[in-house]
Amino acid sequence: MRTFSIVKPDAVAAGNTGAILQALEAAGFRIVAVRMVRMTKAEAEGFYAVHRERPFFSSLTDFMSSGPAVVMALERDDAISELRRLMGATNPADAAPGTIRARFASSIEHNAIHGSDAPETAAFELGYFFPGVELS
Ligand code: 3AN
Repeated sequence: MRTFSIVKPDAVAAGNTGAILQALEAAGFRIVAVRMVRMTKAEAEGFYAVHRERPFFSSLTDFMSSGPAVVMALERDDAISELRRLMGATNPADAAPGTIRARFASSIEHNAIHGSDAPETAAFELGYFFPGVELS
């Protein structure tokens, strides 16, 4: 099974891309597809359309289009839930020790990594950046 992930602009700018990819591979994820992108504001708004009513939508899409990010299709057993576990809580202050957000995130917005939260969002998000790469 596959999921979709992003090394966010804060982590790329901080030089943590390699360490995050290494943590993903060490946890058994295979990188099926990977690409560096510089999202436009409109692309970030389309990607996060489910959050468009949230108060942080404008700030989030500004941040996600502020610099290069690394988009990935990842594969392993229980990929969606295992990636969420490895990422840690959205707010790094609540993230369990050793998780990617505990190690690399600096705030609830600048939180280093994105991972799809359900099969439906994973299918949408994979298709958004990797047309032709399917969920399984
Ligand atoms: P997750 O990334 O853990 O799935 P969501 O889906 O609740 O979290 O939020 C999507 C993204 O929106 C988060 N990764 C984070 O960057 C940002 N975000 C969530 N809550 C806030 C908040 N209260 N203030 C600013 N940004 C937020």
